[in-house]
Amino acid sequence: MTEQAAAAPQRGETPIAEPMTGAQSLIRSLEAVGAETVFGIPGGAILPAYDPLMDSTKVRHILVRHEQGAGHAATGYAQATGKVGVCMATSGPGATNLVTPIADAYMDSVPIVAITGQVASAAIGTDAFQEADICGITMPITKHNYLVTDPSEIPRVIAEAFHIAATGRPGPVLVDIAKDALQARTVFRWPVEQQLPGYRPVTKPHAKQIREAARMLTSAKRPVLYVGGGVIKAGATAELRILAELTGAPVVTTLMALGAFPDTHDQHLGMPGMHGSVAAVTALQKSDLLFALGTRFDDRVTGRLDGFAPLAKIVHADIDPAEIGKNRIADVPIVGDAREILADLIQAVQAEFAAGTAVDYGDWWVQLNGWRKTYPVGWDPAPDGMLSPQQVIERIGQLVGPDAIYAAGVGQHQMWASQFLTFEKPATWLNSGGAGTMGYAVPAAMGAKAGMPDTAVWAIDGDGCFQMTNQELVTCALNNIPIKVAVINNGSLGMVRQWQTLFYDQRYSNTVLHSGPEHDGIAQPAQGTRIPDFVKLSEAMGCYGLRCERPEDLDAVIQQAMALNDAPVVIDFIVHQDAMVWPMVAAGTSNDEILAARNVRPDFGDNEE
Ligand SMILES: Cc1ncc(C[n+]2csc(CCOP(=O)(O)OP(=O)(O)O)c2C)c(N)n1
Ligand SMILES: [Mg+2]
Repeated sequence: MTEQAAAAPQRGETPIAEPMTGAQSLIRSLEAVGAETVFGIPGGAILPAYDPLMDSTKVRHILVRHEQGAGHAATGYAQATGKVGVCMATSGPGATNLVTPIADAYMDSVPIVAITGQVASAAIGTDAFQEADICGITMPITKHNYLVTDPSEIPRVIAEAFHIAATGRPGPVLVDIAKDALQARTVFRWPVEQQLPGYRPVTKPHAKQIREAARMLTSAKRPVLYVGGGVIKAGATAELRILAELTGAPVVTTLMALGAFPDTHDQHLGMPGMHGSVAAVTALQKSDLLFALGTRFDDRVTGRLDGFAPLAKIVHADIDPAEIGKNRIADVPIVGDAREILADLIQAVQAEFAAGTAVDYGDWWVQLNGWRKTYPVGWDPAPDGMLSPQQVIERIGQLVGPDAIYAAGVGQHQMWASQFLTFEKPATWLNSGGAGTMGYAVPAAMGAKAGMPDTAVWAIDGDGCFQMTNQELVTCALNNIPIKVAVINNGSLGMVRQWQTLFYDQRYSNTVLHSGPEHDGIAQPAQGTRIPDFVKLSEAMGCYGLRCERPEDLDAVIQQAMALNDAPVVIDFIVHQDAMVWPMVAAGTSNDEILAARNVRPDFGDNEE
């Protein structure tokens, strides 16, 4: 994420000062920071910018069908490529349609720049047509935002926006530009002098803290490397592996960190959290040292906070000092870039070893291996002749392989994708972890494929999620972005239904979607029809539409989809509705209450009953 941060004056760069409009200056600035792809929709206030955009040979604009799609596409692009994603919208409703993806990117620390048109500066504050105070609205969900009314500021603001988005803890930045500033004459000057005296993210960790952390790691008896998405964002996965193998410590990767450490590596215990593996969750609970790297002790990981990892000392390393001590007091806080931290830690651990320290995690591994063996993540077979959703997802992973990029929606299918796909490499798993935004998958996959055209990109989507943002398949079809979409069609808002099964006495209020199999005696709206019919819907959007209803057809359908590359492909997998996501830690309870399956509480040898 560094190349675009380098918008500040480069040595040897010839200064440019050219007269042009603010709009032209905006496009030139985007070219100068290296923005290659912009997802957006024009409208009145941003219209001046769209005119010079037409002439740019460096910036490709992809016309989406809804601004939410533009925002998630920018996020998917950023996560897949490691560059800053860019989306553009007009004022008022165009801008407010970006609010959900901006909030989503903020929660998941994804670097995007959102550019919005604003009404003319004289009209700001008058309830002018299509006026919305998007800076005010996005204040709490952006890393920073700008309202630009002076065209001469455009180059500096764009350079700063990209720099802020990409550096330190990444995140979304919004640039709102008044229409008259886009229309006015100005001078485009490049390079620019950035004015960010208060913004100096600390990247170099403190040597004393590193030494202390290394000492604790080598002297712990039951350590766990608790790895979050920050490790992927910092490009620190190679260093993570070196540290893990050097010490032999077990590793867990959070939902945002899948791929940071190979799933197939023997030291990997899986994912912690509400639907994490018994081994990963329990390792944290019984640990004497949590070594937290680029992660934020999210409630979906900790469960009830006062019952989380009660015996553990905490080393917490993060780029954002505000995260340290937020949910759990750290015994050793380390502020810095994960890659620099890990590089220094490797040296410090080597120094410990050279001084004669030896690690002793033997008993710990005996316990960990016991939990792994006794409580593997698995599933119950589907009723006869039906597809189980877990099997569909697992088989896609096996046939498509770990080089592909996978994006998920939000719900049961997302959790099964996290559990049953095999992640071996960073930046191959895109999902909405912090916000849990239904509708994320299709546009995020589109953004990823736009940025990585030679990589296979699969969206694993739910039938509910798919109905929120599937229109971006039109964008994909028209722009030669041939993604694959596996709709895990259980005919319901499955994750909500699962909670109704478990906590609301099986009263299924408003979770049946009528798009899949018959539910609870309620027939399809019309005999033999599906509403909507995802195959027909996909064909209407210029995609291939396939359907799979029987286990014996599974491989052939996936292979057929893999072979079709001249248009997007949607597969409607009709799966049984009663599958549930296990293991599970019920919301608000302690991780000690994890259930490996329904009514199956693992025996850790400490059950009081
Ligand atoms: C925008 C949004 N609205 C509502 C929710 C609450 N919610 C979480 S999961 C879910 C069901 C998702 O259904 P589907 O896409 O079919 O996935 P499934 O759980 O069935 O796999 C809902 C409604 C949400 N996360 N996001
Ligand atoms: Mg569903």
